Amino acid sequence: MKRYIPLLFICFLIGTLMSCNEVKSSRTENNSENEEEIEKPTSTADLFEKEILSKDISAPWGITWLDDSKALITHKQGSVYVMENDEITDSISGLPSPYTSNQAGYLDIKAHPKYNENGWVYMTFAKPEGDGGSTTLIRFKLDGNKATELEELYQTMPITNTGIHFGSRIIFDNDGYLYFSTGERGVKENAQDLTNDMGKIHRLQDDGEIPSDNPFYEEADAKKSIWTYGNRNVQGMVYDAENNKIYATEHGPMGGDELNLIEKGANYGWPEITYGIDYDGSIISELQEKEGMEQPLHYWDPSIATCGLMLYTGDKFPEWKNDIFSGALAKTHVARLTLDDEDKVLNEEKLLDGIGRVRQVAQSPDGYVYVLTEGPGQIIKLLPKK
Ligand SMILES: [Ca+2]
Repeated sequence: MKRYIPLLFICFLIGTLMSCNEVKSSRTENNSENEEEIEKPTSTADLFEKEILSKDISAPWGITWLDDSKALITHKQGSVYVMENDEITDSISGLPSPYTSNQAGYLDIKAHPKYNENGWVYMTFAKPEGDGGSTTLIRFKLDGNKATELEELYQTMPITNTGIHFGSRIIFDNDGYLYFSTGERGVKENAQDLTNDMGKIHRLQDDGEIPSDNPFYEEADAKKSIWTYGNRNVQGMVYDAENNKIYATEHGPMGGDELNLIEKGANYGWPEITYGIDYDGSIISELQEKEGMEQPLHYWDPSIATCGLMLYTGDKFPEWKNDIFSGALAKTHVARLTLDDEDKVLNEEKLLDGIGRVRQVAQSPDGYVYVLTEGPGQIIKLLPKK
């Protein structure tokens, strides 16, 4: 590990004159006694080609696979599409309509890790209520392409009619717990307030019950599903099953998008600490760090508008193994981050620059990479270059 900093420093110096084309990462071997450093290229744009599978969905949001060849894709405006062998074939009927103001709509979708045994599919969406709505977690099964046994597992509170910052992503960990994220709905103070659900990451059992070992379970007035707080608007979340770690990205204001390592009960600081400023140029906080609040592993200034997150674990792109990929809505690319085994970011590469507003980056069970964009709406598959 100690060799990384000198190597990177040398890379930096050399990089001013010529390109420095690799960094070393031992992250792939970090459970091994014989830790071995592997070469990680800093530039991988020549290693893959892209195939546009569909241009028919204007705002695809989330994707999950039911098996090697069948996936479900949420469409923000309120549809779930079926993709079989890389073709959109149908949509799912029988699901509730969403609140669709501004950023609201259908959000993430995730098959249960034991989908083969129990058939459950989980989805977050902005559920309409009064003249507003709130991020709500549901699950359902499929009878053909019809949703059945629909259950509402958790409706976040309070309901508001702002059209911004709904989150949301869903992941499962190795023990079968479900985590889903929310945004603070544009009310900054929500994120530090444990008595509401906004600006948090929540942890539930797969049936929606709240685990009694959640960090604020015993705290009076606190929402007992909270796993972390001080999160502005988490729209990227991925589970590293090999190392039992959760990574999440959240939008900053103007500047200050973050990649965070998500840990039980931790406070990620919004709005008390931030690397960004408000959209009108005003200062939100003078502080970038504070005791008791987590520092991001990485932040983007200017903001790229982080959305969607993937940890690549497949075998189709060996050079990408264990790299983290974040979508960029505003900056319309995919950011590839190479981390060492202490989660220090060694390298960032911009891929697919100008591809569209990237909403999600995901790995299929067979190790290909799928990129969902809006403006234009596209389902894109990345394949190793022949
Ligand atoms: Ca933060």
